[in-house]
Amino acid sequence: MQTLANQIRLIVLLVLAHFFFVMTAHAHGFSIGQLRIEHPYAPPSKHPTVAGVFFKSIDNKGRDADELTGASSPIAQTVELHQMHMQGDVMRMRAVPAIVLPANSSVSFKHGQPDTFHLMLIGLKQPLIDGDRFPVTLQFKRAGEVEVMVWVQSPKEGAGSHSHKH
Ligand SMILES: [Cu+2]
Repeated sequence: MQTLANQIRLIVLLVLAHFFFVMTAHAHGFSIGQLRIEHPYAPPSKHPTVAGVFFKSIDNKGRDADELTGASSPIAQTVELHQMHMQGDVMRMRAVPAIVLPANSSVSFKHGQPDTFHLMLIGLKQPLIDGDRFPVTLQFKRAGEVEVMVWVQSPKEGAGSHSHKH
């Protein structure tokens, strides 16, 4: 027989579980030390073996600068750190050895913008399909290593990437 106390406990647990679900569903982010990695995402693959991984931002709330020095993922042979830059009218990307995260700052890793950073998955072992999730381990000089979950989703803005939702 369920006592009232047990019923209340169950309701509290359900409410907390729901709250946790809502939190994780909407605030998809990861922390390590003073760093906060906001919303790791990747557009569905267009290329069979290469894909970009983006973040809304990486925020460094600390008093010391840090550096993203590398990344790895079980779904790719290698992961490079890339920077977008304009070459005339053409947006290009180049590999960089490390990405500096200044103290008390927010660094953009969004797609489709000049002078922003992203990760490049090279040697993809599987295509990225909308709705998939996969792990990426980030290596930081000061903060150490953290595994984040990347959500595969079509970008909301940008021509040619319009998604039909009913
Ligand atoms: Cu790239």
